[in-house]
This record gives sequence, C-alpha cells and structure tokens, in this order.
Amino acid sequence: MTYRRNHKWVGRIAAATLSLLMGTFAPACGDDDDGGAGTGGTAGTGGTGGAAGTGGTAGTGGTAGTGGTGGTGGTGGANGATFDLSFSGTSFQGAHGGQTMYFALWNDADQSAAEDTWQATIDANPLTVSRPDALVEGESYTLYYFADVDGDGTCDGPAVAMDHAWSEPIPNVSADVAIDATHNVNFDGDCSKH
Ligand SMILES: [Ca+2]
Repeated sequence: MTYRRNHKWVGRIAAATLSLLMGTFAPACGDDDDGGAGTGGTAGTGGTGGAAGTGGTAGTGGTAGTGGTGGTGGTGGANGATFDLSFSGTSFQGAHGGQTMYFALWNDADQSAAEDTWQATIDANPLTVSRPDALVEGESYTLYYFADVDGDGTCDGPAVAMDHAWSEPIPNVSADVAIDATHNVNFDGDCSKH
C-alpha cells in the first residue's frame, strides 16, 4: 500500500514536471517565430549635376534617395543669351585701302583657339562689319585685327612697315557690342592670335 502510494506520487510528480517542461518549451516547439525586421537599405548618393551649357550654370545634383537609388542629375544650365558684335573702323581706308583686314575673336577664358575669325576688304570709310550672335552674355572677349599690308595672308607685325595689328577688349558682355575704332599707330595687336 505504502509502496503503491509512493509510486503513485512519483508518477504524478513526473507528469507534472513533464507538463511544466512542455509548457515552458511549447512556443519553441510550436509555430516558427516571425523574422526580425530587416535593416533599411543604404541611402543612394545624389545624382551628378548635368553639364553646364555654354555660358550657363551647372545643374544641381539630384537629392539622395532614402534607402533607394540615387537621385537623377540636374539638367544643364541654359545657354546664356547671345549678342551681336559690330565693328566700325574710321580712317582705315586712307592708310590701308584695298588691303584685307583679318579679325580674330577670342574668349578670354579660352586661349586654346579663336572663337571666331573673319576678314573684310578695306574698301569703305568707315569699314563696317558685323557678327550676329558672336558674343555670349557674361563672357569676356578680345577682338584682334590686323591690316595685311604685304598681302601675304598672314600677320607679320605689328610694326611700322609690316602688318598693322590692333586689339579691342570686350569685357563682360551684357548687350550688343559696337566697337568704334579709328586708325592709329598704337599697334597693340598680337599676331599669335591670328
Ligand atoms: Ca602679312
């Protein structure tokens, strides 16, 4: 009787312990736990700004994406407005009538090559030439020109008895530019610009 009773209690204790253990570990043995929250993606870098148009302003880079792809590059700046260049040369015909005047327009910010070149026969007084849309707003130029005294098509000077070469500054363009030059012997040109 005593043994049976003790045995019965041992059984109850064992069952209770098992029940407790099962209760403790039931969640682990049941349905899978949901996964943890993912880590946010890396923020994208902003896009590269578009190239500046001639005489324009560079575009602004795009805004960085939030955990996504980089922003789109900004659009290039709009080209600056263009303006006309005109030249009126007084008394050149008397000294250089029939000769050819060569012009070379240089952008002061780019000394690699002339922006524009042209020529005209000196057959009127004043000698007038015009170059529509030759100048971009905000840019600075220098106009070089020479009278080809010896008629060989190249600039040989400047010096008296050689070709006569001059220059005119055209700073910070903001409107059409009209240059009024009068023949003079201050040869401030530069043959290397032709
Ligand atoms: Ca010459």
